[in-house]
Amino acid sequence: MNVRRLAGALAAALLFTTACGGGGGGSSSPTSPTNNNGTGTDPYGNPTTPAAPAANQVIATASSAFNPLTITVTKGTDVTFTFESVTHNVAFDAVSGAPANVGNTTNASVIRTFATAGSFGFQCTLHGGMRGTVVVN
Ligand SMILES: [Cu+2]
Repeated sequence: MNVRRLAGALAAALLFTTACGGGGGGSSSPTSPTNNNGTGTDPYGNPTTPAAPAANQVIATASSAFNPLTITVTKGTDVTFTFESVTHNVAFDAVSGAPANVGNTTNASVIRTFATAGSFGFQCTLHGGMRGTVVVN
């Protein structure tokens, strides 16, 4: 009786293991199964999880940081500033060629064009130490 039950359990375990191993195809993370589908080109969404910034995108995160801290673009590039669920702004340092500041923004994206080469530091005036830099070549 006990042996039969044990054998049955082993068989079930083997089936389970085989099914997982054979059909996995690289889905090793059980927490974010949809991350590969629609991210990376969605600056107008409403990100609720820390998303990786796309090319030419700076995310003002819900944890009050700019991501990436420094972005390097070529002259004439549109940079998308994406604001998550926490309100932030973008105030550029007083440098010639800096684009217009971005006022307090939440759950939206704002585009600024960097037409002048240089290094343009910026900060969120609502959160001390929340700084970033756009380097334009
Ligand atoms: Cu802020």
